[in-house]
Amino acid sequence: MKISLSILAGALMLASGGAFAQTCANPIPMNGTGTAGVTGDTCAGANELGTLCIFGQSPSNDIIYSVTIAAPYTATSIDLTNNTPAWNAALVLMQAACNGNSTCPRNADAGGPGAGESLNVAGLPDGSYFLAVTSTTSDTGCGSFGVAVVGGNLPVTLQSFDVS
Ligand SMILES: [Ca+2]
Repeated sequence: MKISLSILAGALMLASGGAFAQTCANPIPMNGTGTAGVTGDTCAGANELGTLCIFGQSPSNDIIYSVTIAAPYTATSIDLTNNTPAWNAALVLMQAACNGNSTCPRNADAGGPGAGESLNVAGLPDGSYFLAVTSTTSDTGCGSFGVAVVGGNLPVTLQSFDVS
């Protein structure tokens, strides 16, 4: 069964072009130091997760990053710069698994349309997390952004993913 699923996943990636690794199965590792940031655009993504944090409706597209927390680390936040004036962005940190039934120890959705967001990552327990760049709850908007690790470093750790 597991082999069949792997073949199916490969076929789906080929069918979709597989050019962008921004999904639960192939998240972008978020690690490193200081202002080393990455950019993205949820308008070019897919609605990976229709539900977030068990109860949150998420009809908007999601760009997925993996975050590995291991002591010691010094990062205090992951900040989003919003480049789309009409977009109400949100950051959601899922624990352990990339799916809608995962609990979310942190999220950031304080700003309105066009505003940036700052996700507090200080004091998290060691473990594997997934960061979704998405829209505010029940919103279908999308936009372009930059995200950067602020205040220090996140651990640079290789990891493997179980997508079964
Ligand atoms: Ca979504």
